[in-house]
Amino acid sequence: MERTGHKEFADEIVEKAKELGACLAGITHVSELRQSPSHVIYSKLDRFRGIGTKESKGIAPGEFAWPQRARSIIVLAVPHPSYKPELDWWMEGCRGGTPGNQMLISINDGLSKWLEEKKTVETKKLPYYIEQGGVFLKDAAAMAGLGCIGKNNLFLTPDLGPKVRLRALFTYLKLPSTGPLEFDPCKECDMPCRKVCPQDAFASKKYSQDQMGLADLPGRDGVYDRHLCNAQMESDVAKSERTAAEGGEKAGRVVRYCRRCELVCPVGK
Ligand code: B12
Ligand code: SF4
Ligand code: SF4
Repeated sequence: MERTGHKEFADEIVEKAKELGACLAGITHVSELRQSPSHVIYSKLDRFRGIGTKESKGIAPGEFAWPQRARSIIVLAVPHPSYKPELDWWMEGCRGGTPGNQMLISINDGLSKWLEEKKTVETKKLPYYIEQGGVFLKDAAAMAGLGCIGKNNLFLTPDLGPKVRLRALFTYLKLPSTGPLEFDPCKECDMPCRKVCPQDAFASKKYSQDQMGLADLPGRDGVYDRHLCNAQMESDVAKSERTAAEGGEKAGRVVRYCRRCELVCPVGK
């Protein structure tokens, strides 16, 4: 079912998401997202079992599964400025893993409740992990017109660059798409993001257009090596510290994952 007056309704949804705490929100169609570069390439890649993946009974690595009735996807972003590094720290016992994810989950909850109760639109809140039914959030955000994929392989917005984190929900009602956006700050940039990596994860071409059958590859031109990046994440876990219990907080491990290719980007500084 498509609702009349839907352009105004889409604008109202974006405004509501911002009122709930998102810095940006946008909408794209699920049928188009199924054809996005990450969703197309995923089954052609080796079966990656690193940080950011989760064992799941239902969905095997290389596959994804969404409800058949899902028609549109609403993507939310919250800022992760360099002066608030703790938003991105993975902490034992924290809902969603990080304080930033916790904020995103609560905005997603609020938006879903408002859509269902006030607007009678059925929704499905999406998990972070692909193996649990999630989507590739950077593709969804680029297609919804919130920004573009940069040469650091991260999603960049005009105002905040890559310093945002993302979350999404499906609607079973088809809504108009808010994207894409003409924006490419990488064209004129000398790519500090690719020089700063401690693992040299952008040093050589890993994927080609011929081999993968598409032009939009990891790192845009196929140079991003997720195994090298994951090795850095593993070493960040090994370096992580246990914090002492303070006030009402429980003691737990805090992991500060590498963000060098993100923080060096001049966009949004
Ligand atoms: C698994 C995972 C990881 C793994 C594997 C990463 C990988 N890219 O393979 C590891 C642990 C290594 C990792 C590292 C990081 N991650 Co991570 N990760 C994820 C997760 C769960 C899935 C990503 C994934 O598997 N992508 C699939 C692979 C196939 O695609 P890809 O390498 O990203 O390349 C695609 C894009 O570049 C795209 N593309 C290229 N050009 C174009 C053009 C257009 C128009 C479009 C639409 C797409 C497109 O196509 C490529 C495929 O061909 C997402 C959350 C989610 N559900 O999306 C977070 C996520 C991508 N990670 C995130 C972050 C921040 C990081 C780190 C900085 C670590 C940190 N401190 O959190 C690093 C950055 C690494 C980098 N430079 O990309 C954020 C990104 C935010 C942003 N602004 O972009 C996400 C979205 C989580 C979140 N909470 O918001 N991650
Ligand atoms: S540092 Fe430059 S090339 Fe890298 S993502 Fe940012 S704008 Fe693009
Ligand atoms: S997150 Fe760190 S290790 Fe991964 S690509 Fe960026 S700079 Fe390299």
